[in-house]
Amino acid sequence: MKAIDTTSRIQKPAWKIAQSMSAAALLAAGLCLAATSAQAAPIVIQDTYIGGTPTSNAWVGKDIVGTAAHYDVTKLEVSFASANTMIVDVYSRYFDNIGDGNTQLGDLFLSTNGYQGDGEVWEYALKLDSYRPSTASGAISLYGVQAANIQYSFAPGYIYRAGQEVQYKGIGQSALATGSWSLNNIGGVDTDDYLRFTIAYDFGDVDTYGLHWGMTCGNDVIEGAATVPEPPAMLLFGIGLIGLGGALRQRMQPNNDIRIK
Ligand SMILES: [Ca+2]
Ligand SMILES: [Ca+2]
Ligand SMILES: [Ca+2]
Repeated sequence: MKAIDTTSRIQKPAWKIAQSMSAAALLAAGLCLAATSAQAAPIVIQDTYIGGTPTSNAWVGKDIVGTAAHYDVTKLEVSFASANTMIVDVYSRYFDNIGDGNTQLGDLFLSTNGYQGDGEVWEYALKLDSYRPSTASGAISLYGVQAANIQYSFAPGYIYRAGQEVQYKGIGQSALATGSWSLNNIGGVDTDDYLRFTIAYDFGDVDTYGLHWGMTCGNDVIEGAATVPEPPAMLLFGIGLIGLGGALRQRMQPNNDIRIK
């Protein structure tokens, strides 16, 4: 009986430690989830950009050439799903009107040295490879931008916003990486339709990306900056967990304080 009592006295602290470790692990998981969901919140770029030169003076200085219900681009949402995976969602009424005036979807242009505003030079382009008017998803290719391969806005026979980068030709170049695109929430007279670009690529040590998208007529073009979220919360938390794990392992060593007592 005495031996059993001793065992239970010896086991109890270890069990308590294990219990407190479970609590710590649960807390850690909770905080981890909180940090992850905080990090997952997209960076939102509202459309405040008015650039280029409309081919009719009536539209100079206007955000949209033509009908807002057909061409308005409202925002970009940028997420960093992991260290090198970027997701860009372009929200526009246009996705219910692809083909209007012989227009097409545009490609996405990126700047990796920040965003200085109108006239920004784009270092990369994400080209829709498999675009067909009737398909809702496909592949994209990433290219380093060469000036000769930039397609500027066009809409022969229509009024459009000239001088905007809208597509990338990629002629004579090899893709640096491939990713995917998809159209989402299509249909309905609403503003939830978006075109998603997903790319995994190591762009190097980028603090702030510049982004640019417009349909081929450039009737509404959106640009803006997305600063990469700092990872310190997760990083420090990870270091803390390693430290906590080490401390708990030490406390649970059989030759530790239990026997000394
Ligand atoms: Ca705009
Ligand atoms: Ca707009
Ligand atoms: Ca919709």
